[in-house]
Amino acid sequence: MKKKVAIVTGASGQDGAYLIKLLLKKNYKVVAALRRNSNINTSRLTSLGLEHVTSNFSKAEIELTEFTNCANLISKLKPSEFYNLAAQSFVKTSFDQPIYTTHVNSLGVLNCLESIRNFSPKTKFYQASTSEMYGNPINKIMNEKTEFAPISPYAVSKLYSYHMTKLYRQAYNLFCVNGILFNHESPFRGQEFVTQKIITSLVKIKKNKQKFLLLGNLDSYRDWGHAKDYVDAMWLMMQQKKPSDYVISTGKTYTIRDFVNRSSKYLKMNIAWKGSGLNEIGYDTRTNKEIIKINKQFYRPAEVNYLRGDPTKAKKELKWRPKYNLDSLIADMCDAALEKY
Ligand code: NAP
Ligand code: G4F
Repeated sequence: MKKKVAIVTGASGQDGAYLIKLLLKKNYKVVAALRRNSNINTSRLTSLGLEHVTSNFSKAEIELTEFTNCANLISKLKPSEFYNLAAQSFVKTSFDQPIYTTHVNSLGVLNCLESIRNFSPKTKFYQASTSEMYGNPINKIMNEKTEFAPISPYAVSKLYSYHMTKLYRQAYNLFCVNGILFNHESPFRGQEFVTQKIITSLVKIKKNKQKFLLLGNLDSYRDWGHAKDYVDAMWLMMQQKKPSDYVISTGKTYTIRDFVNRSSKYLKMNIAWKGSGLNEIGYDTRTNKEIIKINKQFYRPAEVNYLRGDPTKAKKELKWRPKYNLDSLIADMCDAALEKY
């Protein structure tokens, strides 16, 4: 039987690496689509043993903002499945770079959709949508029917693409799905995101390689899962008879402060808090040393205060079954950081 071909954009990122590994395990021919860079970051792929081109694994260049680039790749390969994971994915940066963020996250997605519509209408399309699109709704648990009210340039740019993906499904009868994924982390998480920043810093502090961990808002809530579980859900969405949109989340939510406390407990560090607001500090109860400080620069102009997703539809229709909870996610990330530093 002829192997399915999948293109994965954002292949150098966290989800890209795990998804490619999964697709290869499922016997696909996978094309890792990477953008040109002075120093292409393939460290995640390499650490999964994906360094060299094989009969099933190859690399291609894609710059999402360049229509001809997207169109040429899609018309040449006519893949069975196209997973669009590429994005300017850091919310804080989107406040400083709203135009660039919109070019990549909105028009870049339209470039892919137009390429599929014109040159390969049988290609199934996955769009990496996000829980950020909800903003701060009244509902305390969000599902596929919850209204979106984005409050960052990142979220607005992603909402545009969410709607375009839906539109191409409805207007042109293409197989297009949105995965509305809540925060998901792993040892591959970028250093700028709060979970990786906390764990890397605590490990370095424990090993006397760093003095302080500087954080912003400790009181926002996030629904954190493991990226390995979440790429399973992406694939499942693309195997359904009918395309639809799905929330992928754990259904549980914790504050940033909870995440610090649980990570420090796993690392056998005892942290207690005192003070409030910008003057709050976290200190080591054994040495009395101050190790966590709050810094204004890590606050955002507008904050999503509370995220908690309801994954009922995905569990029922996709039979999606995540394997990790918050503590096993933290253990996985801490073990990787302890080995690295
Ligand atoms: P990530 O680690 O930041 O990876 C983003 C990827 O996009 C990188 O490979 C990056 O390439 C690539 N990229 C950026 N701009 C590009 C452009 N103009 N052309 C081509 N490629 C470009 O993100 P992630 O955590 O894996 O997330 C994957 C996707 O899911 C993103 O779209 C993100 O917005 C979305 N999402 C993530 C989460 C989460 O919690 N992780 C939740 C919901 C949705 P370089 O390496 O060259 O920079
Ligand atoms: O880890 P974060 O930067 O992730 P955020 O903003 O929730 O976005 C991530 O999840 C989205 C899904 O909901 C994705 F769409 C998006 O691409 C990305 O993967 O921040 C989490 C929370 C925020 O409330 C932030 O204000 O942590 C708070 N925070 C507190 N101190 C901090 C810090 N965030 C960062 N990055 N750095 C800090 O020092």
